[in-house]
Amino acid sequence: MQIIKHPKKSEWSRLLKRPAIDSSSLEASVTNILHQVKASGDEALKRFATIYDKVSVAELLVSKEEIDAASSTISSELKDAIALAKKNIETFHAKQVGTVEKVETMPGVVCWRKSVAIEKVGLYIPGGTAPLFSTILMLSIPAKIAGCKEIILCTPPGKDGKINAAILYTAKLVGITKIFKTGGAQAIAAMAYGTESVPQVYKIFGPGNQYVTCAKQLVQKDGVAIDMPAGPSEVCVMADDAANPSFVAADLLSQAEHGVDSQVLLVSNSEAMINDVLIETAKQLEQLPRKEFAAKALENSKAILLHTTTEMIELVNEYAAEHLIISCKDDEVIAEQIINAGSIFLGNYSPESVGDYASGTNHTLPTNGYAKAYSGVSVDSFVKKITYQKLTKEGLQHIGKAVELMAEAEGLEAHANAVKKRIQDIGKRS
Ligand code: HSO
Ligand code: ZN
Repeated sequence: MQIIKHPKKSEWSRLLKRPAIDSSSLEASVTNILHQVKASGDEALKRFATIYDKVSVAELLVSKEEIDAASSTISSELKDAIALAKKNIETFHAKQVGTVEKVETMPGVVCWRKSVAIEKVGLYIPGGTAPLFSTILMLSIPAKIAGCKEIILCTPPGKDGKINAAILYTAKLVGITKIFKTGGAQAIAAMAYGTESVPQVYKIFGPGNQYVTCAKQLVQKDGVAIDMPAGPSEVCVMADDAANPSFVAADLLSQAEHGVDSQVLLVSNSEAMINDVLIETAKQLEQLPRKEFAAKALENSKAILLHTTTEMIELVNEYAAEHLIISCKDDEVIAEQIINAGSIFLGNYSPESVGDYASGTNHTLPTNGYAKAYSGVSVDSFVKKITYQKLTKEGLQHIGKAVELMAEAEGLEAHANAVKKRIQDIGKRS
């Protein structure tokens, strides 16, 4: 990790920049994949499985037998852990369902807004070195609470042609039965356009590599919604001398082990704390099975020393971290002043890992500074909000003149007429 002491404010934005991902070279090959799936459906998905996943897939839809068989390979301890996480995530997300409130804006004019579930959604779960079955809970639970009718899941098969058992077990537990053995940009294309086997959906959720991210961005042009623009996962730890260096090091490493492109940032007003954390990090790194990934991620990471807590808050708001851990004396006071972050972890006993798996909050969060304007996934991500209005005759009489005048001022006579005709009719009848 690179230590940067008291950088000038003018340098902050350069220091906090995430490495730029150049997707222009990817775009041509991803566009080609999208076209082929559009044109050849299942056949293209199977062809890409042979090319990219090095496996021949006879049947894209995972059979009921395969799903059922997964359960026997999962320990009862892990099943209990997944059940605990599921319950907490359900409890937290259930509270996000709002109530419909009718508002009378003026006598006889009633307006209201209702959340209506997106009918068909697709979840993407990457394969690769760590099968993130926890992401199935994070996406499917709010989708179920929202009331989505069709929830499908795409995930790439391993070299043995099988899907990771924990992924199958978790999917079944949350009630997902349509699981497809397809990954990468081709899976995104399948969900966006539909194939013989894979149903078309209206919104696509879930993390993925650069190909998946690029495909998600491209299908938006065809009217398919996506959860959010995604980049590599990241954590920022704010630590003053109340922090525990060994805990902070463990938190930094828990993020770093995700992948070589993970982003880790330590911000402190204590030089001794930074030094202690770096010593601890080096020690703990050696014990990790995924130390190669973590070491690479740490190479690109920074520890920034600042003078005051106020300065730390300012810098952290500028960075807009996906995950922010506040390991400081006045954690709650500081948290009140944070305006840009995906999810915040307060105090010495709230590691990011608890949010990644089981506290109840969602772990699908805005990366790459998007926390300045985007929120993480929630029940809201799975609904659209429809607004309604109903006017009585009196209501139209009250509001009519204002609408007519505004329409005429915009030169839109037909708009004015839609009101005038009715008001005249009411006059004739009374
Ligand atoms: N930290 C990841 C989520 C995750 N971690 C899943 C472990 N499993 C992005 O928030
Ligand atoms: Zn994680």
